[in-house]
Parts: sequence; structure tokens; C-alpha cells
Amino acid sequence: MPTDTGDRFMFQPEIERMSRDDLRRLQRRRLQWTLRHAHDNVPHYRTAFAAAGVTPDDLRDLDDLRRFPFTVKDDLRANYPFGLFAVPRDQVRRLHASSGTTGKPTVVGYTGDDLDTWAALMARSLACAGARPGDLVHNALGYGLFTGGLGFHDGAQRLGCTVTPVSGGATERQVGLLHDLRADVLVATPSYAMRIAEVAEAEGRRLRDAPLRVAPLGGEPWSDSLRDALDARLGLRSVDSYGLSEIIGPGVAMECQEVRDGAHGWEDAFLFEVIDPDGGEPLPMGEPGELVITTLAKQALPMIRYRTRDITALDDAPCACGRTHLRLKRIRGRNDDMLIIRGVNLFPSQVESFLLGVDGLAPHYQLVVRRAGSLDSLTVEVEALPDVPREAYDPLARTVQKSLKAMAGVTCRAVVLRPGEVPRSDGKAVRVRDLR
Ligand code: DLL
Repeated sequence: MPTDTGDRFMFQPEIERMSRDDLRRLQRRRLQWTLRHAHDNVPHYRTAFAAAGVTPDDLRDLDDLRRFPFTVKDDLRANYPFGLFAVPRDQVRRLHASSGTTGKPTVVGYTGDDLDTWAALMARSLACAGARPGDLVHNALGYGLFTGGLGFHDGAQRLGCTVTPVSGGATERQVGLLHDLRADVLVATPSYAMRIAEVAEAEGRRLRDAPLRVAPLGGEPWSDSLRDALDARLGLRSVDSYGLSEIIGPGVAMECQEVRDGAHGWEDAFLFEVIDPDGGEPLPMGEPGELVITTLAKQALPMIRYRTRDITALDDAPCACGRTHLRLKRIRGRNDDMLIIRGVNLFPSQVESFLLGVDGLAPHYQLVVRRAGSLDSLTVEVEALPDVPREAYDPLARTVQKSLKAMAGVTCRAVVLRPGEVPRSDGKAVRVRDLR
């Protein structure tokens, strides 16, 4: 089946350095194809476009996209499982699904061409992260319905790397393999990379002296403080990797090894907007808001103006690495993960960067939210480092309380726990326990 032109997504590094004018022309052409494809093949889009009074022919310029309706997670749920697919199910070569905390999972599908596009984008992302053909890639992301494991797997093979498909879990064995097979690249969530560092240290293995060089980490919010801690403990340079199943999986954006200041969003494959999460109005370049993504080359599951709920800002200033694709500033978290504690807005990742700055605390924490009457209360549970004596726990907790109040204006209770008491995860960490 043709996409817009038949120019397949080869792994072509020159695409990453296209002039922004050429990139916009390419985007417009691919967007016109995508709108037509979605309209002609997905009843949901036909109805939604009609309700907004637009047809695919109304898109003459990229700016016309703002006349088209948003797509939200609920549209996927309402059309579960295959209702938003734009090709017959027998043209779909692979399904993935995200678990979804409430009820039905979200099912996403890929044609053979989509899998090819994805592998090419992942190969590009891995190269951007600093991986090279011939590297040994230790892939500790979950394999299966989660897009992380297989997404990176296909991309690493496409780049010409050797992949160890370890998946998440059995951390002692992971540490042994990383060491014995002499991996160059570690792929994981940031919290699981920290778990690997922790187990390696407990076993007395010095991964810092191993060949490990780079780690594209993502799938969950993380702070620069956690990055610094991981780089030091694992002896590598980690970069931020962003993506979501509804759009393709990982491979939407990757930070470059050279600059590490925001993830390059691949604009030949996706169109990025940032909107005001309340009013839905597009915001000017540089202003933080909710990220909205439109796919430009997806066959099975085209997405028009998908509201990711992720909070970021776009930056189209030239990057010193030479890539021209814009950058997504570090994702603070999802709109719905933002805590509002007595009127103060707070993302768990903000608390993380603060906790990592306190001497004696380990990078393992959970935020517990309770409701007392009409007020929400926050308890910060954080582990002490192994060498911290028990008598120091209460003073440490008071430091956390006082500093969070001074830094973010948040009144909280802090509890310092013994090493190992905060639950660990093999994939995405649970940072918030909401008991409301
Ligand atoms: O997490 C895809 C992925 C896997 C990306 C591995 C990178 C590495 P989902 O399970 O659908 O897909 O979850 C997507 O996770 O909307 C964000 O809220 C969050 N997320 C993903 N990457 C980051 C990141 C994969 N680098 C959801 N920083 C997204 C912050 C992230 N949040």
C-alpha cells in the first residue's frame, strides 16, 4: 500500500539534517496523505472531521491543522480493539498493547511497512543516542505487549548492533550478562537502570570499569539529578528516550549524545504541537504545555492531533549536534500525574531531583497522597543510604520536610525508610501511591 510517495523510511542520516523549510514541505505532503487516509478508512475520523466542519482538502498549509479535531485516549477506548485501524485487520502484522490503569488496554497495530518505519526510526534514535554498528546492546526493557523491548530490539538490529534480548527482571543475571558479554549499550527505564547499578554494587561488580558507554533511557519521567547519579554509578552517558504506544512506541524522540538538552523529535515522521491543556489553544514555540502529536507515515493506526497529556516545551533552535529536528524539553510527567497539594502543583520528578540532592538519601522514593477531609496530604517516603545510622533518619526526614516547603512551597510529611524498603520495579517505577 502506498503512503504519500513510496519513499520508504530508510535509515538515512541526512534526513536528520534537512533544512527546516524542506522538512516543513515534507511534513505538509505527508500530512495531506495522512488526513486523507484517516478520513477515507476510519469512520471515527470521518465523523469527527464532519463535526468540526473540515475535510482533508482544507489542509493547504501546516497551520491549517489546528482546524482539525483532537484525538484522545478515550477515542481509543471507545473504538476498542481495532476501530481506529485504517487497514483491514489481516493487513496488520503485529499488535502491541499498553496496560491502562482503568479497564481496557489500548491496542495498537502495525503493517509490515509500519514495522519497517519503526525499525528505521529506532535505528536512527539509537545512533543519535551514541550507539554504533557493531555495538553490543543489552536490552532490559520488557518484551511482549509493551512496545519498549521489541521496538529497541528491531532498531538495534537495523543499526547493525548485536542485541541481548534480556527483558526486565532477574537483575542478578542481568548484571552477570552485562559484565560477561561486555555490553556497550544499556537500554532500560531509568529506574530499572538504577536497580541494575544497585545490584551490581551489592555484588561488588564494577560496571563502571566495564565497556558500557551509553544508555538510552526512557518510558517514564526522570530528572537530571537521576541522570547524573546513573552516569556516575554505571560509568556511561545516558540520554533521554521518549515515545508512546499510541503514536508508535519508543522512537518518537531521542536526545543526542553530543548535547543532551532535549530529545530530537523526528519531524519527518511526526508533527509536534504544544497546546494549553485547559483551553486547547496551540502555544508559541518554547512555552510549556501539553504535547500533541500527529503521525505522518503510519498506515495501520494514523493518529490525528493525539493529546499525549505529557507536559513539555518545544525548542527549534539549532542544536550543536547539527540535527535540525526540534527538541522536546525534558517531559516533567503526565498532566494527570501532577499532584495538587493544597493548591501547589507538583510533579514527582521535581521531588526526585530535590531528594537526590540530599546527602544520605538513596534514589528510591514514593509519594503517598491521602485525603483528610477536603484537603490532600502528601507523605514522601524515601530510603536512606546503607551507611546512614538509624539515629540520623528523623533529622533527615525533617530536612526533607523543611526544604520541600522552602523550595516548592509544599507542606508534606517525610518518612525515611531502611535500604530496600521502597518497592523496586523491573520496568516503569511506581512513584505515586494515591490513597484518595
Ligand atoms: O513507554 C514507550 C517507550 C519505551 C519510550 C521505552 C521510551 C523508552 P507507553 O507504555 O505507551 O510507551 O507509555 C508512554 O510513558 O506518554 C509518557 O507519559 C511516558 N514516557 C515515555 N517516555 C518518557 C520519557 C512507552 N522519556 C508514556 N520521559 C508517555 C517522561 C516518558 N515520560
